[in-house]
Amino acid sequence: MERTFVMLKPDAVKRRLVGEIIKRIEAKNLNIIALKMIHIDRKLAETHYGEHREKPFFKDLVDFVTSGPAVAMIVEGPNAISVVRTMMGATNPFNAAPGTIRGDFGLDLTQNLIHGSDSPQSAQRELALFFPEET
Ligand code: 3AN
Repeated sequence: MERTFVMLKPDAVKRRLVGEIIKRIEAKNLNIIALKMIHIDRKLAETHYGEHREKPFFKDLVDFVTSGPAVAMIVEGPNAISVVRTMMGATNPFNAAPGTIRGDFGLDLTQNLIHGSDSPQSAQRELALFFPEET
């Protein structure tokens, strides 16, 4: 069993795709261990995306994830980290395969609907950041 951090970004909430995405996570038979709607503040966003601090898109990314409510989740299952990454599809929705969340619903590199941890180290760090009460 493995746990991963999943965030449905503000575009998913605005576009009313939260139910559709959660439906896919549940249909895959993954367990949602915790779930909350949060309005991410700049400090949390900048910490979460710290590895991108020097990138040209960093400010746009932080502006975007702090622009409205998001949904944060702890998702658990066998190989949950890579299973969720596969379900998300490629970072760039132009390349994301049909059948994936970004492939089916995304058309923008920054507003790409969903975040999922990319390694056990990231999952541990991100879960502690967003769910300190659970870790
Ligand atoms: P992923 O979300 O697939 O793990 P990361 O961690 O490389 O991708 O990037 C984090 C977020 O930064 C992406 N979800 C996307 O919103 C944004 N991003 C990544 N690369 C770019 C880029 N070249 N231009 C604009 N935004 C980007």
